[in-house]
Amino acid sequence: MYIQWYPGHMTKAMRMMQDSLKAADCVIYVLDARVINSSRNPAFDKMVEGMPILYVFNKCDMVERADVAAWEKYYRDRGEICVSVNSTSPKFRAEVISKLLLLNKAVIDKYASKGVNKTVRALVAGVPNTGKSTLINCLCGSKRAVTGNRPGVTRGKQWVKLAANIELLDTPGTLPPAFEDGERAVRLAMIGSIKEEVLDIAELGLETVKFFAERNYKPFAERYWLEDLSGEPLEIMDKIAKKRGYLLNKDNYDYERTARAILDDLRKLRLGKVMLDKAEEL
Ligand SMILES: Nc1nc2c(ncn2[C@@H]2O[C@H](COP(=O)(O)OP(=O)(O)OP(=O)(O)O)[C@@H](O)[C@H]2O)c(=O)[nH]1
Ligand SMILES: [Mg+2]
Repeated sequence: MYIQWYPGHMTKAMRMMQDSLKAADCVIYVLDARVINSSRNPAFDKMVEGMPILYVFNKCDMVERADVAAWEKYYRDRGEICVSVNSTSPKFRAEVISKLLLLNKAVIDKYASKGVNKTVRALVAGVPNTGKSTLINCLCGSKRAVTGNRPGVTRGKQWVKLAANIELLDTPGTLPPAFEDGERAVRLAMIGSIKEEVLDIAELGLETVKFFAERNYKPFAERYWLEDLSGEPLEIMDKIAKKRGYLLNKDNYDYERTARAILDDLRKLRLGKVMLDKAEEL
C-alpha cells in the first residue's frame, strides 16, 4: 500500500524541531506502545543522535504487559533509558519524572557543584497522536496542552514549567518526510497516526485483514464469526462484509464501511490488546 502525505508540511515541522532542539538539554521520545518500532522516525533519530533521550512507551494500557516488557528489555540491553506508561493515568507521573532527572543527572550535578540550580529542558517529540500532549498534562498534573484523538492536534510550540527545575516543550507530531518502508506507514495508519484525508480506507482495511490473517490471529476470526483466516485477504474481507450486511447494492460489498468497522474494532481494543510491532520480530 502506498501512502503519500504532505512532505512539505513535515519538512517544515522537522526544521522547527531542529530549531527547538538547540534550546533543549534532552528529549522525551514518545512512542506508541503498539508500534514501538514503527513510531520511531529515522530522520528524527538522526537529529537527536548523542543527546540524552528518555523513551516513553505510551498507551501501554492498550497492549499486553509481557509484550511491552520484551521491548523494555530490548532497549535496556542497549543501554537506553525507557519507561512504559499510560498518560491518561496520574500513577506513572513520579516514575517518568525520576527517570528524566536520572537521564540528566550528570549535567544537574555539574551545575550543582558550582552552586547553580540547573533547569532541565526536555523536548517532547513523536509521531502524531502518540499522546505527547497528554503526557505533558499528566506530568504537570493539569491540562496545559491541547489533546485530541486525531493526528495533528498540537500546532505551535510552548515551553511548560513542570517543576522548579524542569521545563517541557510540546511539539507537533512529525512523520518521516518519506517512508522507505511501506509496512511502517501501514502500521501507523492502522493505529490512527496518519490523517484520513491521505488514506484509502478500503485498502488500509485490506492491509489490516492481511496482518491478522498472516498471524492466524484467533480473536480476529472470532470477532467476525469466521471459521478460519484462510484464503486471500479480499476473500476474508468479502466474508466480513457479507456477515455484517455491508452492501453498496445487491451485487457489491461496501468495502469502505467494512474497513472502518475493522479499524474501529482494532483501535477500540475489540480485537484484544494487539501489539503490532513485536520485539522478537526485529
Ligand atoms: N488509552 C490511552 N490513550 C491515550 C494515552 N495517551 C494519550 N491517549 C489518547 O490519545 C489521543 C491523542 O493524544 P494527544 O496527547 O493529543 O496526542 P499528541 O501526540 O499530542 O498528538 P498530536 O499533537 O496530534 O501530534 C487522545 O485521545 C488521548 O486521550 C494513553 O496512555 N492511553
Ligand atoms: Mg499534541
